[in-house]
Amino acid sequence: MKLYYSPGACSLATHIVMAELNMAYEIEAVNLSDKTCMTGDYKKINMQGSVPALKMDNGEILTEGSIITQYLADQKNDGMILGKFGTTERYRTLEWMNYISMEIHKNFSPLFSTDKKFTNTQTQEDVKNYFKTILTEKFNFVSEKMNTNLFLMGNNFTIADAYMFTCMTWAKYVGMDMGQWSNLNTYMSRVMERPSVLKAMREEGLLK
Ligand SMILES: N[C@@H](CCC(=O)N[C@@H](CS)C(=O)NCC(=O)O)C(=O)O
Repeated sequence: MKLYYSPGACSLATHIVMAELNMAYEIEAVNLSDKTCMTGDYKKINMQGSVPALKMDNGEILTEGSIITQYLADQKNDGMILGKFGTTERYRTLEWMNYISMEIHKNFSPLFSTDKKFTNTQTQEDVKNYFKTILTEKFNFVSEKMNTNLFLMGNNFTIADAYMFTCMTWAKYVGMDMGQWSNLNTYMSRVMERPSVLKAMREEGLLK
């Protein structure tokens, strides 16, 4: 299996899941600006030009991080990082996955491109503040729902934590102060201690 990734992008969640499952995998970095990778034109691999993309052992390419992580967890199917088929736990974890994808990830995305899309500095600020206000509401919800739980699903780390952690690392890049959510900060430190997270971050050059 090979993961196409960009350092620190949402593909980090997939990378963490592969490490958490102790899988044998390769990784290949993608330059998202010019859509190239070591093996050439990345759009020939994923025509959308986005990461993550997974080259499965049968040679097919699977995209959409939320689905790739389900696919990976199901290779093990031990119910550890994603509940087994038919269990409520599975759908609760997938409920988080969809929430993170739709409500967190995609409200961060515009914050990375505002300066390129708008030339007027006031417009840039207005757009950034708009998305930061939305994200604040989302983090209020996540913080309340998590309460003092160790992880999103309670005591066990799941694929949803790999995704939430990855998105929350972006706050510092977009100048969003996370100080008001002390339980989320503790949660980030807890996830950061996991060997799988450290391994994936090191492999992406995000840590020494
Ligand atoms: N729907 C995709 C979206 C993936 C996505 O937004 N990837 C970003 C990085 S976090 C990306 O590759 N952006 C560059 C681009 O789309 O050109 C998924 O959930 O996997």
